[in-house]
Amino acid sequence: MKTKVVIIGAGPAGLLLGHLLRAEGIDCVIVERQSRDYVESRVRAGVLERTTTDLLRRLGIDERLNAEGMVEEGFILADGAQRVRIDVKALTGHHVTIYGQTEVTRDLIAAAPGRGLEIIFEAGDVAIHDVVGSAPSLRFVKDGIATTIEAEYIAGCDGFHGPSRKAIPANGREYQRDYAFGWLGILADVPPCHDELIYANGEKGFALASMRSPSRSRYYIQVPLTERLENWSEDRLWDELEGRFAPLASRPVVRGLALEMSIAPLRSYVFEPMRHGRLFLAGDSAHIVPPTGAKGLNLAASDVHYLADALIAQCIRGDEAGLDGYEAKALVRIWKAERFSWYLTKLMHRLPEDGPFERRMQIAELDYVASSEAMQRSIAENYVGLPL
Ligand code: RFL
Ligand code: PHB
Repeated sequence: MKTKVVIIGAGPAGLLLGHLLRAEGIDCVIVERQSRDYVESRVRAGVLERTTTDLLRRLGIDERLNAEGMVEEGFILADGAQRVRIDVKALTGHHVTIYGQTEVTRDLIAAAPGRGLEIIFEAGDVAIHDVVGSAPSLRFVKDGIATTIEAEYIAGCDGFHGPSRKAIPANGREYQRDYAFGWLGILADVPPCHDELIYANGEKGFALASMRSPSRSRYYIQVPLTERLENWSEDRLWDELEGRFAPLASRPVVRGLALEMSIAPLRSYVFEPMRHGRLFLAGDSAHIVPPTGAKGLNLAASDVHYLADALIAQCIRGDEAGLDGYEAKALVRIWKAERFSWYLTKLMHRLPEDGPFERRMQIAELDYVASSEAMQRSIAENYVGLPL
């Protein structure tokens, strides 16, 4: 099999890249390890920046987004009795959109056949070959049959644990910060306790009240990394959430059966370089942010925006400059999103290594945010997404 660009991974990065290339008539194939069902039911992000919704609109894959996406014009940062509303709309003129990553993924997969975008699901043993030469290839096994795809370029959109980053030689550089806690999340078909997201720092640590729709809520609390899901009954988690949000929210926390419950570790991570020969990394394969700023999926989308432009320029006009400049362009935005996610994580969580001094710094910082429109604007413009 031969194609122009072979994409590893059918997450948001791979699917968006595939569609952007197909929209310009460029041949590409996506190779995904998991089944379609698995990919479509993974529960992850919920907040889309304008840059991400713009991409979906540019592709014309926005019917459900327009009908079901919830416009969010602000959010709350709370610490004890201090409650600051960041009026994103008033401060930036823009808003974010609540629309689940699960829904984005479903929409992109559903639109693929009509646009000539082939996705090969359940491809095992994906192996990358000859990216430094002029004829790279990807091998995988599907239904027991080994297949090779020859391509001009390989896009590594295979997330944090995929093979692409590992295919880059050992002189790559990792910048990393692991946090000693994770987020225990619950998704349930109950109305949200507040119309806007509430990020809350409390005695027992961080908690987030989020949502997917007017009838579906998503909540998280900070737990130690050593915490096990088995220790948390649904009732125990609802009790905890009620304790945290009853004083902050405009409505009671309504309990419901968990559609999903999981613990996700928090990590800040950047890998450089994002290019090795004809292999390019995009999304979580090259970087991870802690979810506190809701940046991960949006950063995957902005990487792909740059990478698609560069591949299109090469494939249509033979112009290599875009590919040469891809990493530098992408990293500027990546590092700023890393900074914001790290800042908000430190401001809103109880870090085990922090003492009374750091705690006073958190209180002073949020007091300052409360009193300074300049600080609020800075937070708002990062939250809504820095311009491309
Ligand atoms: P993905 O989504 O991980 O997709 C990678 C795909 O590659 C496949 N793959 C392979 N395919 C073939 N062969 C192999 N050997 C392969 N190995 C892996 C995988 O099966 C998968 O389909 O990466 P991508 O596309 O870069 O997208 C990144 C986002 O998924 C991620 O950054 C966000 O979910 C992060 N995130 C959030 N981001 C936001 O922008 N806003 C949010 O509100 C937000 N909340 C979150 C989050 C992530 C969370 N978790 C679970 C980590 C909340 C949570 C709890
Ligand atoms: C979510 O709804 O899953 C969500 C929202 C905001 C975040 C992280 C996750 O910062």
